[in-house]
Amino acid sequence: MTTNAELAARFEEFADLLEADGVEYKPRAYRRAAENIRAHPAPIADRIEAGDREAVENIDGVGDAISSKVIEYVETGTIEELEDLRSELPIDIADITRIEGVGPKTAGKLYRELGVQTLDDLEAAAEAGEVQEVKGFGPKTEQNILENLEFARTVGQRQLLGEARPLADDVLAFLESIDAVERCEVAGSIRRWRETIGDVDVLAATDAGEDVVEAFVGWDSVDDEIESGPEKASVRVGESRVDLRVVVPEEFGAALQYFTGSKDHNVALRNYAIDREMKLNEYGAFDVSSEALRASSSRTESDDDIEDPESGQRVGERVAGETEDGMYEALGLPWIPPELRTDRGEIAAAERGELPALLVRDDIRGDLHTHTEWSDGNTDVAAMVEAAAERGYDYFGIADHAEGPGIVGGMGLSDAEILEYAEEVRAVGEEAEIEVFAGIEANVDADGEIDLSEEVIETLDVIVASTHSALDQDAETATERLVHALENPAIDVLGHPSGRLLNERSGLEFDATALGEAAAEHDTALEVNSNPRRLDLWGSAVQAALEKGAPISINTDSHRPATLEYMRWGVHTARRGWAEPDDVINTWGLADLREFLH
Ligand code: DGT
Ligand code: CA
Ligand code: CA
Ligand code: ZN
Repeated sequence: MTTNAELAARFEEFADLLEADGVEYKPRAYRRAAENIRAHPAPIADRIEAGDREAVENIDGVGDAISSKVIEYVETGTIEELEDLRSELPIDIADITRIEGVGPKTAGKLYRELGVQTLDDLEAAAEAGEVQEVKGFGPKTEQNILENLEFARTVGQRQLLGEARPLADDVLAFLESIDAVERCEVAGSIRRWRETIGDVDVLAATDAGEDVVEAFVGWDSVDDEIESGPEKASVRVGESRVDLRVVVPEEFGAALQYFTGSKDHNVALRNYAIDREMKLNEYGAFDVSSEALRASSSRTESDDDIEDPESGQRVGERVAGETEDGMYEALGLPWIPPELRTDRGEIAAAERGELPALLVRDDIRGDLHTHTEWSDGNTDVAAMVEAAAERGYDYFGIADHAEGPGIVGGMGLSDAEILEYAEEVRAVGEEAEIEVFAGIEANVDADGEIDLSEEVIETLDVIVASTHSALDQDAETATERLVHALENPAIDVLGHPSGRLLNERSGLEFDATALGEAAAEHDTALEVNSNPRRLDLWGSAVQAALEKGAPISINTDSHRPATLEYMRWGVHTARRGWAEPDDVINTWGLADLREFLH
């Protein structure tokens, strides 16, 4: 079964190879299609196999031409045109373009001139001094390639948000300690809280840019300087690449908006601006209506608010740029939270005044899925409950593993052990300042069933049910399996629905809209598992489920007290899915939550 992720990867490769071949416009269209295919809530191959070709054409950015290639790939496992390109340009394009400064066009040139196909080929050519002989290259480029090769080899994978964000916080704290820095903020995917991060982008507002760049590359934590100039620098810190840009304070808001992305959001926003006779760039928002242009050309002396620093041309009146709020306000829009900037309807919602009032960390009143040493956790019930009380929660659920498919022998509790364990959880609960739920994490078997006795179901307060086995099912089977579990009145929360592990395994593919419908109908919550290796469900799936009215539960799946902090990742992931406080059952008061639970 072809997954959406696999399809997306093929079209990304396609885009790179087309660009390497010198083709214009098409690569961008293919990249956009790839992104929408990856984010699509339902498995596309399923629709094709069901004969529903229209469903493919209805995906944003996928027109006639691309949809016929999608269908060709699903039906035959290849795309003839892509195969032709691959034999014309047999390059490991994803690897080679990971080198800073080497894009698809450069990769194409290196192949045509020097026969470079792999990172190893490129290293050999650079070491032999052949790269600097190629037209358009020089000794400096060659040196740059050699310096960045090793790094390109080690950062094959995108980093987890949970690893990159703490580093970004450290970078911000360092920048804030520099006197010349007036404001600083993270940008890029990390500000959008994407679950994986290519590199960390930070932005500083200052009137002393070169000093700030110098201080940044001299920061204690920096392992290597990748490149630096008067307005920006890139460094390596451990496994991560950090890009700093410095801007003058008057342009900080414009730069922040631009460098936060996503690219798709920015393209859509720029088009929205053009329709309103405005122009946006990283320096500001400009009124380019004919009136403003007339006014600007009648002015004689140069006025810095009417020049585009990119082109030096007069482009009308600069109306915003110092704050990001102001950039959106200049278009008549409210500020759009970075988590929503994916071009999945946020600009239209902003225009209608219907942006969601996203939940925040403080709305969370408890965690419903955690573990203790009764199964595979590392502390006892009392220590977990104490840590939860310290966080100010009103209630807290322990959900240790029941035995069953996918659980290592001895790690899961039998029905008899569950009764004994529930008694201890209740005893700790009696003594605690907060409400403690005795729960269990049951195992959803390959058919969507769980295996718990009636007595156990009646005794427990919360039943989380998760898949730990048969994660290679096709999407149709997996959707049926999960919907079947959602229909089970005993189940309160469907835990980590896909079973994916980021950078490790893709987990189940399913139709998130169908899950959302079943969850809404049967009052079963879909989990956003906050473990940074999981983030399961993710933004686009949460959004699809919420459109059907599904209840959501954000839990940490903690196996030790410290990871109760993972709630941070879950909350921002749910925000990426447009979640408001009421959508999330563990923001509710105790009485409402009790009524929801089985
Ligand atoms: P990443 O690093 O792969 O996780 O993803 P981003 O989104 O952080 O991407 P990055 O680091 O390449 O660039 C940061 C932001 O800068 C990006 O989200 C949007 C903006 N940006 C960069 N290059 C371009 C561009 O060529 N066009 C537009 N419109 N925006 C760009
Ligand atoms: Ca980035
Ligand atoms: Ca970057
Ligand atoms: Zn668990």
